Amino acid sequence: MPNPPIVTDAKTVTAELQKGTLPKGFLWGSSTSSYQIEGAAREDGRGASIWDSFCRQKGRIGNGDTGDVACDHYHRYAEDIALMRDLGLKAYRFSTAWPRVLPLGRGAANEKGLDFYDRLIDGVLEAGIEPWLCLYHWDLPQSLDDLGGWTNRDIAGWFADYAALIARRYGDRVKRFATFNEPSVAIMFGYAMGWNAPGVAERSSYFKAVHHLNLAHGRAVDVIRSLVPAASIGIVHNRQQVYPESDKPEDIHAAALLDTHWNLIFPDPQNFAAYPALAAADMEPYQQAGDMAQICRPTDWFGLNHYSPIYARADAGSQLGFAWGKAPDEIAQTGIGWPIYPDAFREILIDTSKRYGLPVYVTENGCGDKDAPDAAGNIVDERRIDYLRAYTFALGEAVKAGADVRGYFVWSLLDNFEWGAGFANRFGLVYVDFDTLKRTPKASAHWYAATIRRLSSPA
Ligand code: IFM
Repeated sequence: MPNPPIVTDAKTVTAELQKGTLPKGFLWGSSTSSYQIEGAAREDGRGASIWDSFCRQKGRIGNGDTGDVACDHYHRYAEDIALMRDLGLKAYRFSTAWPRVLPLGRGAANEKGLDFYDRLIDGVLEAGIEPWLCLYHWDLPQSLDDLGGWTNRDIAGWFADYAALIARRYGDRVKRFATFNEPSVAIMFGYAMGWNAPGVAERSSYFKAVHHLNLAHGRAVDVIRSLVPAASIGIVHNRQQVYPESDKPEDIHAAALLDTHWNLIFPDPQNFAAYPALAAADMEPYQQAGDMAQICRPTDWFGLNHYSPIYARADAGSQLGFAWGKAPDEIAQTGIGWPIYPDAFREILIDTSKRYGLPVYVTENGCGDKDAPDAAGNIVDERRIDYLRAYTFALGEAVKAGADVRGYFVWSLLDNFEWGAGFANRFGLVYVDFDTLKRTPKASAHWYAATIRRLSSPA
């Protein structure tokens, strides 16, 4: 994406999103994912996931943390629903854990695991909140990884069967379904970089995995559509502007490559039935007749996750020809070092709406920090409030410029297991003490609740 970065600090954006800017019925929500919050990793028949295995490999996760207990949401979901109700959320996005409902990934279902999501969905609905169910937020059953995971073409069928199980069980109450969360993170970090589970760094495995996930998406869309005619189906993609670390031609090319793999290699075939030009030749060997028609199935909305722009530099020794670049020193950063750049959010919303022609829901946006309670036990996370204020203002500007944006979900409801960073990086509106599991709404939770009230109340 060609725009040069404009350095912006959230603190400088003092304007508030004004009532009347957003479309009627705009959905205010928050998102979580199964492995990051549920815990109960060995309870009630849940099978192992690739993250259970990955966390056990030495040096993979900060502090040796695991999701074994996480926020213990499996047992404390009722308390968490009460927190959502206090926030005034209109929608809650969560994911079902494939190994909890199908411990071996296929074959016999686990009734106790299915029961858990019955209780969760019923509770969310009783609180007047719309459940948004995502089928895959990275916790692949370990038994399927033992068969090659996303590199095995059969996974498209395994995933379709899992989607059918979920659609049949919950389709009477859930209408919003997402097939995947951030496929490009799951597959690039899991199969090309080796930073995420299953920890593979191998070029051909990566390209195979990309194609099979795309097929799985299309198969699942068809299955859900046939079983839940009233379903509103989408997929959640991360999209971020990619800038070259320098103006050297090789870094400019690296930025184009990263843009291809990060922003285009999943949504483009899913919406346009074609792989992006810079990846087309590499994808060729894995395609069979009819694949593109199977991948490109009509969906109802585009889920956009966006936090910041990213930077690229050339790296000939890497699997895909680029490495993560460094952001310019002048750019403001969150407490965990991610660039703060609300103008980029506005632009990506406009671009996403125009490029894909679908209603856009911001399915994740939020601010990572190292929050800690003050002496009185309060979590005064002013930096997060500044960030959210600036980003929601940018959202309003995107809508004014014509972007069709219909909802916004803060990542995340709770501090949780932040993958390789373990519990060190906190994104929650609600602070979790990981020793006692006590929940304490942060100042940002009060800000978000007030914002939802202010913008949703009748005129
Ligand atoms: O925690 C993650 C989430 O699982 C996917 N999107 C980005 C979040 C913050 O890193």
